[in-house]
Amino acid sequence: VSAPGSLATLLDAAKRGDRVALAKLLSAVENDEHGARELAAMTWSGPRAFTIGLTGAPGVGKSTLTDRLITETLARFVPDGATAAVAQVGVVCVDPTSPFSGGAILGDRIRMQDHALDDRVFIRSLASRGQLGGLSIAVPDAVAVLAAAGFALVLIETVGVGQVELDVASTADATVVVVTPGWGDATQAAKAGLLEIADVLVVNKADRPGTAEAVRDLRQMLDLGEPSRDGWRPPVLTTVATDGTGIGELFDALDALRAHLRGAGGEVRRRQQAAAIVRRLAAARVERRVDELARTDAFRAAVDAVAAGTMDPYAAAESLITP
Ligand SMILES: Nc1nc2c(ncn2[C@@H]2O[C@H](COP(=O)(O)OP(=O)(O)O)[C@@H](O)[C@H]2O)c(=O)[nH]1
Ligand SMILES: [Mg+2]
Repeated sequence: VSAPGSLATLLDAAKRGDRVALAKLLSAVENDEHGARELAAMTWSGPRAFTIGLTGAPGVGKSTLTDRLITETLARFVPDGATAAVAQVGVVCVDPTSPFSGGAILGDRIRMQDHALDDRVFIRSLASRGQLGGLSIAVPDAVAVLAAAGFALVLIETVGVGQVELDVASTADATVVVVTPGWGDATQAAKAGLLEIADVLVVNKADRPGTAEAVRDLRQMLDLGEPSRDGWRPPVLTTVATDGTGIGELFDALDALRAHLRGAGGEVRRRQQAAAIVRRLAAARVERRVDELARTDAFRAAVDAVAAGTMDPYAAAESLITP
């Protein structure tokens, strides 16, 4: 619980490069609903970061790719001595399966250890502990805090494949879906709904057999799908994250997408992102109201009546909800 004004003080400190303050702000976003709300009021109208989400099944190489993208970003855009504001890359690792920062995140940290000590890079894992709207809100809140603190680029790595990943991906400006060659990985990604959200598809571990087939399958599936919402055609790329092969091309594709999104396509997307976030927060609030309602005498009376057969469940729900 924070004293009034303390979050604003922390935000000022974070803008001056204080990483302890930044870490405290991200903890507030993660754990403290009121703090998150207060922070959003301070950060939402401020600078935005270009956010790239990397998603795909565990083990496909997202952390290794993230590590390579950090290196590439710092090498290309950040000559030594540049101002802090353009020289920073934020990384948010999301693990919805764990209420604590678990083993997967520890592994990610180790894989990104080259950068963990680089003061141009800020790596943080996020596991929402029951904030209103969950991780799908905590992640964009965290990105807004990082942007306010001067991070122009934020990479979001999501662990696993599920609804939370789709939600998180829908808040990123660019979504990279990562698969590996081999039995049905591309098909699995398609089934999980990942092709629809992909801006860039990456077949990582292209040093393994089956890469050409995976690329072909993905291209075919993309051709069968709906044309893109804003004129962007997702490229299918191959990488070997462990030795850096293909990272330059991946970076170029993301840069082209960033340029594309500076036009009308970007506005469409920002509106979609905004709608998704507002919808989720509104839904979470309605759900909370229903939980409150369930603790009232009127609710108990209605349940008694339905159980006794004197009222049907539709009538009961309507009697409780109708104003
Ligand atoms: N052969 C090969 N192994 C890779 C490649 N990229 C990552 N790996 C390995 O795959 C394992 C999982 O990588 P990681 O980045 O942690 O995957 P994540 O779970 O998606 O974040 C690690 O042992 C990596 O070294 C690649 O391009 N080729
Ligand atoms: Mg990982």
